Amino acid sequence: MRHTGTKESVLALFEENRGTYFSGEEIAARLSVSRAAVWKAVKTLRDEGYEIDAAPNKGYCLSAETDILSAQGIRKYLNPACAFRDLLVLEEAESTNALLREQASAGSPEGRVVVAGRQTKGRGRLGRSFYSPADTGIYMSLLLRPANLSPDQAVSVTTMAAVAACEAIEEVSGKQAGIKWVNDIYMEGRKVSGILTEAALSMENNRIDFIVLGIGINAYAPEGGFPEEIGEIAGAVFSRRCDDGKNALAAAFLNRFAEYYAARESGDYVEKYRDRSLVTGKEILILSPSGKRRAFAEDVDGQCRLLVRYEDGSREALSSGEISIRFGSRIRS
Ligand code: BTX
Repeated sequence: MRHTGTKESVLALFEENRGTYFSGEEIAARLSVSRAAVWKAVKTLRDEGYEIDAAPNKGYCLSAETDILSAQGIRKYLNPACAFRDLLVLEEAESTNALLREQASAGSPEGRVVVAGRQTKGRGRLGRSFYSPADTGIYMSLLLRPANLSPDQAVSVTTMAAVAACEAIEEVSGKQAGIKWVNDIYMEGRKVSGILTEAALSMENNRIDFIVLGIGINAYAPEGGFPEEIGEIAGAVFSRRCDDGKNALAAAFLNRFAEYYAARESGDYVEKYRDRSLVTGKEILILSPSGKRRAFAEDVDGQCRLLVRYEDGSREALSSGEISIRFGSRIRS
């Protein structure tokens, strides 16, 4: 679904020039549409929540504060070299990962991105759900078709994304973010983002056909707070409303991830992942179907595996799995 109507063009003009006034006449001339069509587009955008000021002799202007996700709003922040610019932004989806998987199976190319303002069936790992309420978060999936990546190298995509997410969060919020191995982003002891990487294998050669990289970021805390089940765990990137925060954050992630993904052979992200690991040097609990086991997290290796030492002195390199770590006085998953 591509949007090329008057409303979408008016929005692109406003987003690229926030705070600047355009007369109805000027917009109509630029877009080769009637003034009535411009007026209608402005009205629809206002109905959707865009704060558009109208001043006599000046015209219309999109306020700097409006904070609504849109393809136009994200695109204006993307670096020219960013390969992830084929954006589909929806108000709502069941799950952006599920939707993009369908599109990938139907042949969509690498670089496609689906973003939703809310999810009704947001997915986490291992059948868990990801709480995805309206207006406060970014729920985004990227389609990758990496040549020559074996299934056991797919975890590198998660680790690149984790580094990119931390850097993007820091760029827009000015606050520090760290990684809880392997796929969670924390700020001040609270989980602000989770990453879910799903790969489809080709039956013929056991290579990766495509990867859907999903990331959910809590930009703001929901008005009534997070639900009780995650009240002790979840946090948000911004503590107060930030002008155009969601579009800026989504684009910052796409810009950073695109760079690491393009240079993936170099493995540059590994050192950065290590530096941001919240787990290294800590006592942890390793959770598995057979129970919990105490261990000490010694390091993260070149393949982003967690190197642990058990109480009996034996060691293991974990490439996936669940751990709990102590933040302050509580152990949080
Ligand atoms: P995860 O399984 O590591 O984390 C899920 C767990 O995190 C839940 O069981 C709950 O304890 C907690 N949790 C749930 N919602 C939130 C939240 N909003 N903030 C903080 N903690 C939460 C992490 O899975 C991977 C999540 C990926 C989500 C993205 S959104 C876009 C894409 N589409 C989709 O359906 N999933 C991905």
